[in-house]
Amino acid sequence: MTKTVRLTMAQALTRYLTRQMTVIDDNMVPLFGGVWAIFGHGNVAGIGEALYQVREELPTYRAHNEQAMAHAAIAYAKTNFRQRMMAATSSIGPGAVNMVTAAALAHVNRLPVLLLPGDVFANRVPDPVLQQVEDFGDGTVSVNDCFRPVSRYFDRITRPEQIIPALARAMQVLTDPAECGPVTLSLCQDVQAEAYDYPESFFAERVWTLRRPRPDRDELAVAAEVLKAAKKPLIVAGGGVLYSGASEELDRFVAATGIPVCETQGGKSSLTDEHALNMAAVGVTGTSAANRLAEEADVVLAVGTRLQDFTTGSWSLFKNAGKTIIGLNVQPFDAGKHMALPLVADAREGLAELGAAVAGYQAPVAWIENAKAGKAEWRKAAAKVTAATNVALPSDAQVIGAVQRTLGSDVIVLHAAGGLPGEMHKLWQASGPGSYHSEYGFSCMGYEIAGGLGAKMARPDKEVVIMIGDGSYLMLNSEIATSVMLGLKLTIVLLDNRGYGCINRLQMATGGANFNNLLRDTKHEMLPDIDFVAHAKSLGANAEKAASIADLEASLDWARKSDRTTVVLIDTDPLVSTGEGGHWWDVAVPEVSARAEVNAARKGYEEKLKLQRVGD
Ligand SMILES: Cc1ncc(C[n+]2csc(CCOP(=O)(O)OP(=O)(O)O)c2C)c(N)n1
Ligand SMILES: [Mg+2]
Repeated sequence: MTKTVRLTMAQALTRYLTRQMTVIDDNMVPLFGGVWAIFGHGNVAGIGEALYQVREELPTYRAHNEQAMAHAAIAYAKTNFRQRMMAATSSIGPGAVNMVTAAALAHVNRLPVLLLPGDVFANRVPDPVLQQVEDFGDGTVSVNDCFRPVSRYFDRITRPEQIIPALARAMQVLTDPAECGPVTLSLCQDVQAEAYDYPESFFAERVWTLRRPRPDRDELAVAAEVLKAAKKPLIVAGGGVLYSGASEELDRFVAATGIPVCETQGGKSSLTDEHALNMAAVGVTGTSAANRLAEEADVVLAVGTRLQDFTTGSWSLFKNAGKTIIGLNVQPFDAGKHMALPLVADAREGLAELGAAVAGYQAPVAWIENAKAGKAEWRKAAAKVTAATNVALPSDAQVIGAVQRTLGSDVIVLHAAGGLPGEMHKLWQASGPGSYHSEYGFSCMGYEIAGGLGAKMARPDKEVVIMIGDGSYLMLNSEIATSVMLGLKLTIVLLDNRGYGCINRLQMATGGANFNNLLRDTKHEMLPDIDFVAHAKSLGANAEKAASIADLEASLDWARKSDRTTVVLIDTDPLVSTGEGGHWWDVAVPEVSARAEVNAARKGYEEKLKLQRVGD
């Protein structure tokens, strides 16, 4: 007879999570680093009680905002290169829906997170319960259906035994490199508390290790043939390089072939910035060194990248009409984009086998020398815009220079939205893999501070430096208090340009009037003089405002020595961004307008559209 144990569905779920293990650096560790939770009537009695039972093996962390706690969970997984992850549980209704944005963020970025929102009663007896949306035409709908399009796997648990197949499927998705993304198990409140005789075998320890699919023999042969004939080859390294732990293999591949590399936002730090053949950032926020090569490349080996518009310059950067893209990706959907020759494989294994298949091939010397010269030129340009200065309102680039000079590269630097991602992509000199954490798939304002907290939980030994604008800071900053409570120190560099600087610049570039972005251009009775230092201090952080770049360097030094989360604030110029490098980005300009500036911008836009490749 099957041995069983009588547990509630919630108890079975939490016990199951404690039994999922992984191996990091030869050490067996729990796959789930913990559970973020904000309780309400939809989860406090069920999941809440069950989490209490396992609190020693699976710690529960309390946050201040459900979106933020899911951000922290997602950043934890990203910092762990998807090898470890967290869960997040909310009540029903608003608590649940607060996590939908974070689910979308994880979905876009292909990051694992287990979302456990409470749901309405499966038995429907007390309906409508507090916070329940009533659909007049569909009795099965709840707000949690909003998770469906932004989850890689969604399930609603309406009977306690359903959790058995649902968790099996959840684990497949969370740990599969190709399918990886958010999983939502929507937990009906009454079912969380319902008991069932679960087979003991369900709770057997399970060790999850990274699956590394090898390339198909035929796809490999075709890719090798194409690459061996390349005169101007270029590698685009995406986030998949980092998630596969393929940096060393990439380094070997580059050393053997001499092929220059450029990096997407997700792939930055695949190679160190010091690497002679790392042209660094590519695309809309790319270096001149990378983009020059991208324009000419005849074979583009795209490794572990989604080829989003910031990488491809809205599909106008790779100009060589005869070019071939080889899509080395673990996910066939990505491998075949833009008519690429697919090479479906794990990045590390794929590079190793492709390297062997093209053994003896070397990129032409002139192409390599051209790349190195471009890099040297870019370094000079970057040094100029990041140099120390005593201007009254520094640029983002000058702040980046100060942070880099003071804190060095051996930190985890993290950003997500505003003008900073572009500047950081171009200018930050990344050290080893994972030292640069950019959430630029969803570019979600409000990711930064909560994300930094998740990164610090994953790597408590590292200084986590968050680069954030005033807009993002004001959108979601409450987890500063959580970081103080947990003793997880963050260094937050807050660039106050008094508004949505990058969107104001985009508005101007598309012919728009300065409208509704910078605070001064909004409907207002009086302009707020926001005291960010007082705000940060009220949440328990240390905080200080720097009056100049020199002052900022002193403040950063103080922040480094601080034992708790520290906010360092500086006023910056909202109108300046780095002109060097970069590439056109497709933002649709109105075809007709009463504004002459818009009509002029439209003309320029139509010229650019001609460069956009259609059909390949
Ligand atoms: C949640 C969310 N809402 C809106 C946007 C669109 N958006 C991108 S950047 C930005 C302004 C960010 O302001 P701030 O953080 O101050 O950075 P700055 O542009 O001034 O550098 C906006 C509104 C977004 N990315 N995320
Ligand atoms: Mg701003």
